Amino acid sequence: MEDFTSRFVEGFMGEVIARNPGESEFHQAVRAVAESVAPYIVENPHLMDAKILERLAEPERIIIFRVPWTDDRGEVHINRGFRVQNSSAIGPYKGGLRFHPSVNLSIMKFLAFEQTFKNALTTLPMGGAKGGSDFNPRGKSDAEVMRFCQSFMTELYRHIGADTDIPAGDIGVGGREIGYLFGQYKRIKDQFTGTLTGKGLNWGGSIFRPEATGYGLCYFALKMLEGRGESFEGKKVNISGAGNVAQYAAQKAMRLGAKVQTLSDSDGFVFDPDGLTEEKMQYVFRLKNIRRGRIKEYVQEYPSAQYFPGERPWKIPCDIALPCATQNEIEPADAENIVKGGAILLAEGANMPTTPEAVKIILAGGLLYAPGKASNAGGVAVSGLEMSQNSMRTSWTADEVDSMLRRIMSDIHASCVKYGTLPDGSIDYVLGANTAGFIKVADAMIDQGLV
Ligand code: NDP
Ligand code: 2IT
Repeated sequence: MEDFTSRFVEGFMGEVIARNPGESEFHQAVRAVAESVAPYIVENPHLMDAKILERLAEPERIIIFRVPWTDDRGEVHINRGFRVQNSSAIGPYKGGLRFHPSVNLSIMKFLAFEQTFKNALTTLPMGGAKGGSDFNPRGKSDAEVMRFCQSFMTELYRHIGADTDIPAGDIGVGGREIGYLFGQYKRIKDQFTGTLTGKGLNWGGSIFRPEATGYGLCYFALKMLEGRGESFEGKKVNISGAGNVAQYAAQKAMRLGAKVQTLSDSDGFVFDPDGLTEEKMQYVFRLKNIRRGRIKEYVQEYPSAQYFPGERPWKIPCDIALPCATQNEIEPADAENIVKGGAILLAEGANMPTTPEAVKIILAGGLLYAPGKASNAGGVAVSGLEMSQNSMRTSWTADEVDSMLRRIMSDIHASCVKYGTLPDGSIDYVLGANTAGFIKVADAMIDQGLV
């Protein structure tokens, strides 16, 4: 980076860090975007004068609230609820809700910041937001989860709406939670609107929303592979996580001809040297989504697989790595293992799963690398399609939604190529995704004046 550009980044980051002390995930996400877009800002001084990047790093609104609830024994618990409304420049705020004990302001702000650029890449008119709570759904009964969701929505409802802010799922928030949240929203507002996405199919949900993030990830990865004359056929794929994104990434990769070798959770990972099959996937869906069990149970059902407690899947050699669990789950030692194992591609299903140092190792190893805001945008894209169907009071078929998802992932790939192709012809997907997302949001902000 040229001298002036790098001074701009360091000056900007100095202020971000001083204004948001201790928020390391937020700093990390902002720095990655700032480093990509600084040359563009320096070439376009009107964006610098209008302090577009500075404004984007200050959420339009942050709501923090108390969430009291009682467990099945009648004991009272207090959790903290969040909604970070980062940007409404190109559409109403849009983004998921995360229920996980690690949730804090830094994590909410990094996710809302990322969502702003991701949503811009989808080609659909959606601003960026994120929310959630430090509530831990693990081990809770359905009745406890329902009471928590009702209490959470009893405050959140005043800040959301079909034209204002449309939440959806993320870690710890799936179809069950969206149902309870929607029920309470409808009860308070007495309105059946498309205010949440990820709804059930028979009450306003879109077909393929559950599949969308994982399928979209594979469609995006396939585009990257095709650029090198490759495909998923016969490739060994390692996936982390065993939740919504991981499950459907595994199913699609397998259907595209890959051998999916691993799944994981925060307790450890399973390695199946024979690869997943349709039948094994049905077992995983039942285990995780109905019984809400742990991934280690897989080896009781399929004894040729091995369970590695307390470890991550990256030490098993693979051709394609798809991290689908959480932020900063690939650290430098994991990245070195991925490179040593001969991988050719890493595409992020999770948000910011690869630490900045690990990204450097992956790129130095010659891998194709896609940041989550490009490769996992299929989920929010189909959320956007759910919003359209709700507004039109219609529902599209599986084929219609799947072909729109494929087209959107292909368009996102084309944006990355347009803004990320380097002089040597290689594609810098981080540069491409950040620049394309930034330009769309920045132009809208300039058009709308200083707000
Ligand atoms: P789920 O709650 O369905 O699954 C999360 C999975 O990740 C679980 O297997 C969980 O294991 C594991 N995990 C969570 N936290 C940790 C941790 N700290 N360390 C290790 N493993 C962990 O969530 P999703 O599949 O929806 O989300 C996964 C990732 O994808 C997140 O980064 C999310 O932001 C991102 N994403 C999700 C989208 C969606 O549509 N759902 C869209 C785009 C991105 P355990 O059970 O042990 O907690
Ligand atoms: O990180 C994400 O893009 C999501 N959790 C999905 C958000 C959405 O509104 O569907």
